[in-house]
Amino acid sequence: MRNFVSVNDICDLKKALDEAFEIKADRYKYCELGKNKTLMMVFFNSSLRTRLSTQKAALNLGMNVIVLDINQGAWKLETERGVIMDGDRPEHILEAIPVMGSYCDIIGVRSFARFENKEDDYNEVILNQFIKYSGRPVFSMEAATRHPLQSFADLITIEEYKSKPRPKVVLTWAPHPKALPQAVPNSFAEWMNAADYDFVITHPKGYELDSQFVGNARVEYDQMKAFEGADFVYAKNWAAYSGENYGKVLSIDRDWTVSERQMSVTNNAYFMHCLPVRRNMIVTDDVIESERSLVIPEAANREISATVVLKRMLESLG
Ligand code: AN0
Ligand code: CP
Repeated sequence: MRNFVSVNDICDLKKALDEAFEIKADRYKYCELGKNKTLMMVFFNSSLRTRLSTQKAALNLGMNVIVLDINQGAWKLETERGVIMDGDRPEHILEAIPVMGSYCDIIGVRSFARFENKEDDYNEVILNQFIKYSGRPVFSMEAATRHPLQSFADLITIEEYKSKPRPKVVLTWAPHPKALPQAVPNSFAEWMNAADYDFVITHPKGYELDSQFVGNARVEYDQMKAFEGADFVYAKNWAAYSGENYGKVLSIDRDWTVSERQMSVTNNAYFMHCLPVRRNMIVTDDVIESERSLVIPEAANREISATVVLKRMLESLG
């Protein structure tokens, strides 16, 4: 696997899950594989889990790690070609990327949707520049449209906790004061569809996701109806995707906050969220603290998904 930007790079999900459970049983099994190989992690946005779990994964594999926070200590980067650089950005990304590539063997990039230009976001302009100009294999640590390391960890978690072959999984929108990207729900939908679970998406009108990610999922606008009989509830906020409303917050209706009211109609569902989560906006204290909350094991599985991905990338370095 050269690059890892979506579920399509994984091919056979069953095989990837087998590898994940093999690594979970012995996370240092491939500790020689990354000897004298350097991972560079480049962050355009904040992170706690991705930063720590991906670094830990690289250490499991014996790699060296360099972490760069672009906004803390690096030169501010111009990302548009053709701009007269007389403003506050001293360096162009077209030089910065190959320079970064020259110091490492694999590059991870975190670059959220900027909500300035929908086309740029949905064409993954930043991530694709890394793929094109770094000369190195690249993986997404959440880009504009997807967060595949998160979705892979989510899939591992569901496989660990499910009690039937094809559980009912509900992705629910929940309120949040700020505009958040669609990357997590897009990606989660893509992986749930690939896993062929009984998958339902629920959100208020106006929050429709890009149809390429929704795929064959059922969309149910009535949240209570969607939750009926659910085995897993996955909460996430996202800003609007459609038309003129791209990147806008259309609602902060706390009726959509996941509470005992909705959980009581499920099949004693597990609660999931990628974190960071705003309590009592996305989910009540009671639900996130309940025995059915998987948020911590889910975050812990980020180390496993990242180890599988880096292992595969190292294997294809040759
Ligand atoms: C980010 C998002 O919603 O995409 C990262 C989630 C993993 N969340 C926030 O910015 C709060
Ligand atoms: N879930 C996740 O990616 O968390 P961070 O933003 O803290 O990395």
